[in-house]
Amino acid sequence: MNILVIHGPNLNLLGMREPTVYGTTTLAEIDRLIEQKANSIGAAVRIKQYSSEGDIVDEIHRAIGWAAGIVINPAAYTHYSIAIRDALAATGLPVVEVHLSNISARESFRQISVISGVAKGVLSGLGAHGYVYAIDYLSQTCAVS
Ligand code: CA2
Repeated sequence: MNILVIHGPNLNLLGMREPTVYGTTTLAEIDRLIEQKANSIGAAVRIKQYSSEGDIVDEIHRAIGWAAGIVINPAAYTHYSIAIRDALAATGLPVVEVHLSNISARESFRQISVISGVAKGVLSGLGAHGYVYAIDYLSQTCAVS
């Protein structure tokens, strides 16, 4: 089974800035946890981080025919990117939306996700565990691809 994992803008700064909000784990460490989980269940993961919306849309399109599911932390795009929402919906693939912080407990503008409506589910506030649980969920529920 192939799973695409996408990290949105600024997540490359994890562990280096704002540790009180996002913790001290770096993105490289999160990617290692994702790879360890995938290896343990025999899944293949492609993990990408992008700053720009268009790059994320293009990567989602490339998942068609390759991935059985998508794990995405769209970061700030969560709150307004209809383009990413539409691209995810167009794949027809199961999507798990992940957030390190609990967006429902933060500023009002973060409490709106335009992505959640096209996701199977949302893991928010569980830090890096959210990605690991998302991989586990997809591996147990997706058709093989
Ligand atoms: O909690 C999450 O995972 C978020 O998707 C993170 C986004 C934020 O815009 C969403 O509302 C919630 C921000 C990612 C920025 O990450 C940084 C990491 C270190 C320093 C600065 C930003």
